[in-house]
Amino acid sequence: MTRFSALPAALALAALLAAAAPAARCAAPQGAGPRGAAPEGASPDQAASKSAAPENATPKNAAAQNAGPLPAQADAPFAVRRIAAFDRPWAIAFLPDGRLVLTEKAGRMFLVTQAGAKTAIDGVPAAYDRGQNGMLDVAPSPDFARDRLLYFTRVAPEKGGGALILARARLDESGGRARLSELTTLWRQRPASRGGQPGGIIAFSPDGRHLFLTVGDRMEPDTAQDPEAARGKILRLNPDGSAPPDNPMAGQAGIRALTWSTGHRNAYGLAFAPDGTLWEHEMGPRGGDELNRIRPGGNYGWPEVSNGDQYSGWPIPRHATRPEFDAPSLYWTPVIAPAGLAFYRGTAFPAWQGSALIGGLRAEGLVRVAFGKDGVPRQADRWSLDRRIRDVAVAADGAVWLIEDGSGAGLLRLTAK
Ligand SMILES: [Ca+2]
Repeated sequence: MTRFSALPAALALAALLAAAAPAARCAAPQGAGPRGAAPEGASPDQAASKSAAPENATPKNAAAQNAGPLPAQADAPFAVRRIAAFDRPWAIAFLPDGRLVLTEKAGRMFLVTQAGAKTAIDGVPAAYDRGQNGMLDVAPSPDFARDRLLYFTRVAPEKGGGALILARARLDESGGRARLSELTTLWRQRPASRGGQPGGIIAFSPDGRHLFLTVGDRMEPDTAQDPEAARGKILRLNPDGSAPPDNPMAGQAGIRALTWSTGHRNAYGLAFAPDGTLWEHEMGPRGGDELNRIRPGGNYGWPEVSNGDQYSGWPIPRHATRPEFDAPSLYWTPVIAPAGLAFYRGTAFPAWQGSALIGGLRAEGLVRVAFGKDGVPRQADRWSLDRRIRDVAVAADGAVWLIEDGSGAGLLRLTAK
């Protein structure tokens, strides 16, 4: 559905609002398709149970950097090695033993050693592999070494399309084989949709007591502002899928009890910073990719406001016009199509300590965001890899691992030059 479609009054208002925010107009078309059908580009990680969390430290509408026009650097401080190839991989996550778990969108999961040896995991449930839908994210239990549990998301086939499902299963290994057992559905989206933008990114709080999950708008933008709709939200659950009693709308019915924040479009990045702040990135439409500091009960504005426009070019009111919504801390116009978010902790790249690493589908590279002493993020680096990057993870030795997007896509290891 197109907002402002044929309504002259709304049209005039939109034009006025656009004129009031000329700096945020996007310079070049970045993709085709209706609003919601992002040219897409699409990941994982973990906080803060201390109530004096830093999420309230920055004014809601502080002026944010537009990092979109910043060019890629010529020289990268890393060497890139291609370790293995996969068919449309979607997410990677490290296990405590140093191996990776990797998902493929068609509905497969693998264990992968750092030398590139793959073991297919049996017993993976079916995925609705269509458009941006399919097998999505995976995250080991915070206590994986003891419980061997994997949490994962997929859009599962259902009448009317597919529904986002958060599931958990135990990874059993013996005789060189691996399989999932004790498969449990922890949360199921209702209703199903045919459309894309599922979200599906999992992040555990640093204390391991809560699981955060992004839920995309499924190409139904208005649902992101509907408190009853399991769309356009970040959810916070207990690891067994139940509703924590200290959620912002705890005790209320349906999706409200699980809702941590709302007004999101399509989040393919969610991770806790070393200081316990939860950060999310999401794709804008034509312009306006966002990096958001997530606070409980926050409303991030989609689709009422955006720093991008509709794919048709039709303007959407800017964040600055509606201070009641949480504005992004950093945004990109033109877009990078962010996918995957990991905070760097390690010794291999000392200058990156505490930085956010973000894959770029459209940017075809890696973006590093650094945080000032005031906690405000600024893009520090952008390196072109000439490949659509789907997910990012940091190994225990400080090497950075990426997956490319698409068929024959590489699993890449980045080490210091
Ligand atoms: Ca927003």
